[in-house]
Amino acid sequence: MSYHMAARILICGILSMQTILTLSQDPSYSLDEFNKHLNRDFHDMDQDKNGTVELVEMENRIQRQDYNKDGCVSFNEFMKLRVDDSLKFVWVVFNHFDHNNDGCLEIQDQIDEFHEIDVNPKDGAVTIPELDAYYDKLFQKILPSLLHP
Ligand SMILES: [Ca+2]
Ligand SMILES: [Ca+2]
Ligand SMILES: [Ca+2]
Repeated sequence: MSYHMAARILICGILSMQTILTLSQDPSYSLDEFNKHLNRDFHDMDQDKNGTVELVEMENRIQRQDYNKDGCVSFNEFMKLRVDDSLKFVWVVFNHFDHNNDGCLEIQDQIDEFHEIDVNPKDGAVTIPELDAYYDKLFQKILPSLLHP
């Protein structure tokens, strides 16, 4: 498996950094496996199972991480689901999602993120190819800050 693909899976939040390192040593890990992970991630978000992810479904996902229900996913809350990842990686991803840089992930950040994913076509619904292209772009964006602090 290429490092590129490994990083994309990591960004998807599906696997831990340790799993990625193990997988990257395993040449039998294929694109099919990656697509399986991508599909699982997508279907997890697509709560009404209509084959696309709508904004409200992405909002629900961020609200599930807001444990004390104060309308803000703090870095501490964000970390809870990613205990196996390196602090640095989680920090870089958190800052990517925090569009207004206030140290909170809120609904508005999720709306901004949704508009970055929903581009082809821009129709208020995210498909698997859109999510795939988005992860690719996200990877290109955050990789430099992971390699060169
Ligand atoms: Ca849906
Ligand atoms: Ca924010
Ligand atoms: Ca779309």
